[in-house]
Amino acid sequence: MEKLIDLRSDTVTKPSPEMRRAMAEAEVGDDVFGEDPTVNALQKKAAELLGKEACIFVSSGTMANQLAIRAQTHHGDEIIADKNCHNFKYESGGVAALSGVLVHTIDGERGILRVEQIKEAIRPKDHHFAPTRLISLENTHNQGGGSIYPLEETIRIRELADEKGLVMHLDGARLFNASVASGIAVKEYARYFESVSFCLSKGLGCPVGSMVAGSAELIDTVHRYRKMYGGGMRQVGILAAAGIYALDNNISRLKEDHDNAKELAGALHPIKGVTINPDEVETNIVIFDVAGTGREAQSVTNDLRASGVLMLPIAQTRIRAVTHLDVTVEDIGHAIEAIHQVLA
Ligand code: TLP
Repeated sequence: MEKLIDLRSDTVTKPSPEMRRAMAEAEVGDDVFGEDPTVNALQKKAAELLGKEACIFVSSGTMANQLAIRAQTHHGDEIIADKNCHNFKYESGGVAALSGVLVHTIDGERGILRVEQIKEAIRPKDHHFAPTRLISLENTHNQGGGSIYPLEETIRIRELADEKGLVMHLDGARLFNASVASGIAVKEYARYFESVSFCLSKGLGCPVGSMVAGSAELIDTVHRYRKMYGGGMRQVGILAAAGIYALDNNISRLKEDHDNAKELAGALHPIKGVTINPDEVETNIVIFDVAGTGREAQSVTNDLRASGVLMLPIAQTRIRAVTHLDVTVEDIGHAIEAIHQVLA
């Protein structure tokens, strides 16, 4: 069988030969003692990029979110988040189990919460209620179809948070996608949040790793919880070297992924029974609905798999395709052909 075109996620990328070389040659030390020079260099570089005092390397995006929320809340607090956001819906109930917080979910539009919705969700100071403590936003929003959080809305939410004494966390797993697509620096997005996480192992192409950035004091607290959660790693410079390579080489090329996603969305749009608005595809995630074809997502993705194209069913009739650095423009052409055949 020919090469599988894997559009299930941008997490499936494999390290390139150049990235592997950087990993193999990395200088390492024991990071639990703070002695891994490559980890320290990555943390410094990421903190500078995000305009924060400090940054910490962690094993996954899930761990990054969980640590940031744990470090800034108390058991019994309430946090505000979109109902489809990753840290509420796709992290195994971690915020309840590990941080002991309630999540006040809001129905965002493609994951984007408006300041008025958040204002309404903040609990009054009354002992009947769990105190609202943190607002969590996601940029880009995964289930929102890679939607970019408008900076103006973030600023309005920040003003509200200041007025109410709340902290803000940004799940920026794909923050670099937002930045490349909008032309707004990651630093500018990050400055309105106490904590920001981002993933090296998605569009940036690393095999493992995420970062949490914030004040030195906050990252020190995160460091303690990382140890508690079993996330203290030792000669992990081998992985951090991939991160440094990615930050040096794989950011601006994200535009290719965005162009490929637009190409795919444009080709899906005219197919009878498929619902998608190509104008809403802003970054590397394409979500479309096949309800009008009378078929279920799983059956469509099974047929696509037989044609060598992998996509992810994310609801009864909704399918997600994510572009990334292991998918070429030719691959997108093949994927489009396969979809036409399957849905013809
Ligand atoms: N998302 C994965 C799956 O879990 C669905 C994917 O394929 O998109 N925040 C956001 C916005 C994410 O999309 C993800 C991963 C994470 C956090 C968690 O990252 P990992 O998988 O490294 O724990």
